[in-house]
Amino acid sequence: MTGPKDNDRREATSVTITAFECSPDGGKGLARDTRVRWALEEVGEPYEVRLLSFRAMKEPAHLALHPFGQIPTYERGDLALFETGAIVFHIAEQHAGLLPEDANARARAITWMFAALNTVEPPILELVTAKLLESDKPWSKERMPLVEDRVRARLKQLAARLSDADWLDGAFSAGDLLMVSVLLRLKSSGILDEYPNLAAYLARGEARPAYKRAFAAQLATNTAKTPAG
Ligand SMILES: N[C@@H](CCC(=O)N[C@@H](CS)C(=O)NCC(=O)O)C(=O)O
Repeated sequence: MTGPKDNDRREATSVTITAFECSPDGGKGLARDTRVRWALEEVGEPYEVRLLSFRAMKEPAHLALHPFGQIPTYERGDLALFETGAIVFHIAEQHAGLLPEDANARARAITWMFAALNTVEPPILELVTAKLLESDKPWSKERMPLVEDRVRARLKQLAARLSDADWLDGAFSAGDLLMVSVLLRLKSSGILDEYPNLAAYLARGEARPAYKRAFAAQLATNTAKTPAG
C-alpha cells in the first residue's frame, strides 16, 4: 500500500542530476549528463534533472555541489556527488547490472572505468579542443596531425585489446559505458572508422535500450525550447 509517507520517503531519496539548460552540442549527447542518465537507465533508477544556465553553474548554490562549477552532479538524500566517474561508480555500486559480482572481474571492470577517463579520454579531449577552440591559431594546421596521431595511438591499442569481443571484459559493464561515452566524441571525426571493431563496439553501445532512452531524454531537453535572454 502506498500512502503519503511512502511518497514522502520516495521523494526524499529520489535522484536528481544536473545538466545544461542548453547544451553546446545542441543535443548530440556529448555533454556528460548523458553518461549518468545512461547508467541510471541501465539500472532502472528513475531520476529528476535540474537544468542550469552557464551563469547558474558558476553561482554559489551550484558551486556548493560542484567545486568546479560544472555539470553533471548527482544528489540523493544527503549525498551530493560530482565527477561522472564517481557518479557512475556509485550508481554501479548501489545496483546490480553494471559491475560483476566476482571480485576480480569487478576490479577489472573498475580498471576499464579509469582507463576510459584517464587514458583514452584525454587525447580525445585534446583533439576536440584543437578543433573547436584552436583552429584559428597560426600553428593549428601544423599541430593537428600530431594531436590526431595521439588519438590513433590509443585507439590502435584499444582495438587490439577489444579484438572481436563484444565488450572489454566479459559482459557489458560500467567500464564499457564510460569507454563508449568517451569514444562517442570521435563519431563526427571519421577517425573511428579506421578501427572497424571500435566502430562496431560504439554502435553496440548506442544500440542498448538504456542508452537510447538516455539519449532521447537529453535530446528532448535540448530541442524543447530556446531559453530566453
Ligand atoms: N571531469 C568532469 C568534467 C565535467 C565537465 O567538463 N563538464 C562540462 C560539461 S560535459 C561542463 O560543465 N562544462 C562547462 C564548464 O566547465 O564551465 C566529469 O567527468 O564530470
